[in-house]
Amino acid sequence: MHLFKLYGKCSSTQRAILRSVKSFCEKELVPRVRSDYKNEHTDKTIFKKMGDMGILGPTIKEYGCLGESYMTYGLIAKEIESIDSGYRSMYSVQSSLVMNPISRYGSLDVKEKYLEHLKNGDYVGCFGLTEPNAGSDPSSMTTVAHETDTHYILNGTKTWISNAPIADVMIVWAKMNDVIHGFVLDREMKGISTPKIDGKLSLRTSVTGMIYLDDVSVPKTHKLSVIGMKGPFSCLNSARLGISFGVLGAAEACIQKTLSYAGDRVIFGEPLLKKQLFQMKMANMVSEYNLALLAAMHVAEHADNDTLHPEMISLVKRNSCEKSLYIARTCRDILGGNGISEEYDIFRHLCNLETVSTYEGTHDIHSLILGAHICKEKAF
Ligand code: TGC
Ligand code: FAD
Repeated sequence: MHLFKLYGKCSSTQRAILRSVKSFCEKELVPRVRSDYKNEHTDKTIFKKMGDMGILGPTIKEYGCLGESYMTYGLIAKEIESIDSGYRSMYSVQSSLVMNPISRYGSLDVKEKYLEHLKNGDYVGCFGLTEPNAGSDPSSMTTVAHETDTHYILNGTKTWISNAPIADVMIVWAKMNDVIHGFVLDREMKGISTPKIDGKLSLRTSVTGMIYLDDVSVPKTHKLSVIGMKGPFSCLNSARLGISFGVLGAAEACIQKTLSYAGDRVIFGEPLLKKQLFQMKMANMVSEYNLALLAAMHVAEHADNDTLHPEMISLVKRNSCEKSLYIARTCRDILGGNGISEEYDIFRHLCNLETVSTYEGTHDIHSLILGAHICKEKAF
């Protein structure tokens, strides 16, 4: 499966972290995943269990967080997503999109109020950027903030927000005098409602909702100290990198299941595993998997050495999602009719990967980011 001793460079600390994440996944997530998915159930205690392991906000170097590398973060995301993309979504929103902006741009007041609780998984966070009429183009958002003598007053609507219905803390992006700012909202503030979006046929272990803001009064210390779109985008860099590892966990799980299935499945008198067409499909999938993982690890090294260009992240987010979708679809096909059964998990991964390919910048958006870099001409 891993043709390049990909984990060869991991330190003993990284190996120990990954061993304990793997065992957490097997003990806590595997036994419940099919039922959570079928019943569209998101259990807040999963955050608490992740917090007890100390893996939330793993790159943060304060408030008792791990202070580990982006490589470690990516490999943790990959382990979690090998069980289900929804669990990884819960993990990465909390880590990259909530704890990260509070640590980077939050006031001391906000850090003291929230970071420890988010790290322990006692509080759940969400990140509200997308709006009903502003998805791929968040700069056209209409959520607004007005400054008064003592507070900011927020009005607007966010949609498709992971964790929103169960969130205690919300990072919300809004325009003030036409410039984008980030605010840390608390469930206790008056004027917030967060209805669940029902009827999702993908990512069903992770709850998604809206955020309605009706004259929400936010203390001055709850504004993040970053101005413009680089605020949300700098958080998305980290989350997108996590996704470029995470989806490969789902792909790896599909390949492993398919390999084992083909050893047992007898077709035209012998195991499917012995057929040339099957072996060619495996060679193609394992090649794409290894190349994608090598690329994600290379970009993580750049992130750790502070030599990252955001276009590198677009390249690996787009590539990992595309290749994982191709792998999941091929595995689904190899299992024939059984490929659509919940028992083999592959169809669930495939449905999840459709969402992961869309959020945090669609395939098209990352193509256009790369196109703008290559052609020096924006074509959005
Ligand atoms: P543009 O004019 O290109 O840039 C505006 C300002 O932002 C800066 N910037 C970045 N900074 C850091 N990192 C990046 N990756 C950056 N990209 C841009 C840029 O330098 C500029 O700064 P300044 O100081 O000059 O003002 O921006 P634009 O408005 O034209 O945007 C273009 C585009 C298409 C790239 C952008 O809108 C985009 O990425 N759209 C995709 C939207 C998206 O990804 N939404 C994600 C929502 S969150 C989510 O999906 C979470 S799901 C989580 C889960 O459940 O796991
Ligand atoms: P649109 O922007 O309407 O795109 C529609 C189509 O147009 C796509 O195919 C797109 O690629 C294409 N397109 C876009 N621009 C161009 C162009 N210039 N030229 C040609 N084609 C183009 N958002 C958050 O803020 N926080 C979250 O926690 C969050 N969680 C999510 C969880 C789930 C389950 C889902 C499904 C979404 C989540 N999102 C979240 C929203 C997500 O980021 C958006 O769905 C995504 O950015 C795309 O926006 P959109 O759905 O409005 O699609």
